[in-house]
Amino acid sequence: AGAACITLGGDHAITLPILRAHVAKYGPVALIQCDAHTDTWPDDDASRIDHGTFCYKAVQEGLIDVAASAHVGIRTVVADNLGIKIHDARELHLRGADAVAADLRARVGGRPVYLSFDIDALDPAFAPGTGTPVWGGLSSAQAAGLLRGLAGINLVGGDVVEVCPPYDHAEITAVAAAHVAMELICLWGWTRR
Ligand SMILES: [Mn+2]
Repeated sequence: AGAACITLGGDHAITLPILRAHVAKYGPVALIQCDAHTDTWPDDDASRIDHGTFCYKAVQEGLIDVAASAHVGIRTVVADNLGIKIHDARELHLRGADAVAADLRARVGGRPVYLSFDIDALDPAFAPGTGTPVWGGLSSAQAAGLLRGLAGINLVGGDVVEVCPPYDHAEITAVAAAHVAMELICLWGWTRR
């Protein structure tokens, strides 16, 4: 119907079946994944589904246009990122959110984009309620700058995942996640206004 789906999670494994559904409609998508981890660790067990391997499986299944995709906010190491560009958190701290957003806009061009935002892209100071926190992450202001700097991309869907309420304090993480979800809705609407 031309509507879009912004999904709230939950374990990052949910992105894999959601990507399959988007690819069935749009063909392979450019993936922008904001995350502390690339989630491209190898796993050839078809029966397994895991938040650390969903992106590996998405590449194996041909769901992602690898050359047009990027990982943002990464603070962990993977031996082989399957050709997906990494803008790690340090780069974002040094160059700023606007510069990285400009690179991302150039990379995705006019392709259909799926944006998956793992809340652990944020520093634990800004998102303590998550299962695998890593220090050195994005501030909420950097995340807002990054997402708003993407205005004009052809977003077709997205998600905000890995929010874990039992680990949260004063709803800090829930508030951050709600803002990210709102920005994703605005990104979708901006291009269709
Ligand atoms: Mn993740």
